[in-house]
Amino acid sequence: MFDKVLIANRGEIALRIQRACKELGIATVAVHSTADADAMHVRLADESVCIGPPTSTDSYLNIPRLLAACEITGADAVHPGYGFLSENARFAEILEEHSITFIGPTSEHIRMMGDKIEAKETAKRLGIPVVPGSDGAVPTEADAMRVAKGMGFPVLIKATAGGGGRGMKVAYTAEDLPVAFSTARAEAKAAFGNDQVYIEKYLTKPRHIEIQVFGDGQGNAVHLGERDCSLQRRHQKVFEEAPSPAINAASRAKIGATVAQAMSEIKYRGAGTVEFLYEDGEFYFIEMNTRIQVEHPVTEAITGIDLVLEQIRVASGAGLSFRQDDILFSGHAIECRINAENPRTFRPSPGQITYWHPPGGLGVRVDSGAYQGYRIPPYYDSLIGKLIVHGKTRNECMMRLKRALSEFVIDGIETTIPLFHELVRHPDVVNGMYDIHWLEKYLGKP
Ligand code: MV4
Repeated sequence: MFDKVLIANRGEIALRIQRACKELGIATVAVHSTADADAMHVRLADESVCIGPPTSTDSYLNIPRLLAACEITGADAVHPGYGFLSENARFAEILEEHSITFIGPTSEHIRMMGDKIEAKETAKRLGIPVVPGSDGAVPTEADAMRVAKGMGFPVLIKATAGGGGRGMKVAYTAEDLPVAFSTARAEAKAAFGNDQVYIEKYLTKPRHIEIQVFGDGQGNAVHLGERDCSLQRRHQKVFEEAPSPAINAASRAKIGATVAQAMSEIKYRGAGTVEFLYEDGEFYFIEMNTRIQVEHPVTEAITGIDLVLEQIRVASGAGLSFRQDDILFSGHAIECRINAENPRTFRPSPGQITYWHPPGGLGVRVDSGAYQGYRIPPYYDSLIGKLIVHGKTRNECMMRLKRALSEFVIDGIETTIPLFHELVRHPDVVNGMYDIHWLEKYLGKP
């Protein structure tokens, strides 16, 4: 096992990783920008290193500075958390070149899944169902038209280097295609420096359902069920739950087994999430995330497995501490993302938290780096905490969530809590009847 882990992240996930390290008896190193000198992840770490000014590119994204921090402190592994450098294949590679373990998959797997065409081709080869579409990249408008007419409209043009919905354009008819094709390319070029695109059949009302996977890097792999993350705005998830209200134990077992088998074949190492669109009873692979995700506690709640601790174990070569048959799903869990944002416009609301009272009690977990008096800096993501609630049934979970939300008091800044008060009372949410467009439609209503 490692002696010392450097956590290349900030906020709640940095604290989350420290907790797992502590339980394993591993010393922790926090890194921080000058804007985060007073952050909780710095206070609670065994050691801390200031790695630069507030701007992420000069601090949390700066590889030479992170390497220097490893060298100064003698860290033998780095946990990247989510965001920042967590899916940067070059970072993983450089660490390994310096004999520092990257707590995550191999740089080859990160690179493979970062290229959306390669990810999709790999998924298809491994027997994972994919969205019907072009065979790889579509170089010209004429090719795009031929492919689209072949499968029928509507179609979606996606960037190969894509993610987060950028460089993505729908063509409802053949008339829309030329503009959709050229704007998708231009957006992809501007956002990723790569204008390669591909085409898929556009699914009009899917749910976003993702499967949590874990591999030991030796060919053993398991799935830990799904999370339904359909409630999102502008590709930012807002509310996640497991199990999905839309699928049953049989379809969970089937898609889970398919994905676990695929991960075993590629000898995937560590935590991963395979994302699907789910429509009319069918799963369609869209992409794979090679990191721990924000919403991982939902899976922890229903399985009782510490996913971050397991990431560290696997990275140290200790192997998986469970097999598929050991994983039992119990009850229902929901996560609400508490953002420092206006609950209707989602405009960021940085500033000082003048009063902080998190909820507690049975089945309630709050992951946050915030505290009374903390000043939320304006430079980073506005996620300041996550409320995760667990219950025996979805109904019990919803009751408990309403109660927990009513206890949560945050003053001094705006937060998304008032939105959740509304959502948990809306019949569509209560009944689990929502797709990926539901929240934006709801917010669009006066
Ligand atoms: C799609 C789709 C419909 N049909 N692909 C959005 C981001 C990227 N990760 C994949 N995305 C989508 N791909 C086909 N063939 C709709 C979306 C999509 C979406 C997906 C998941 C969660 C929220 C979404 C919101 C809008 C569009």
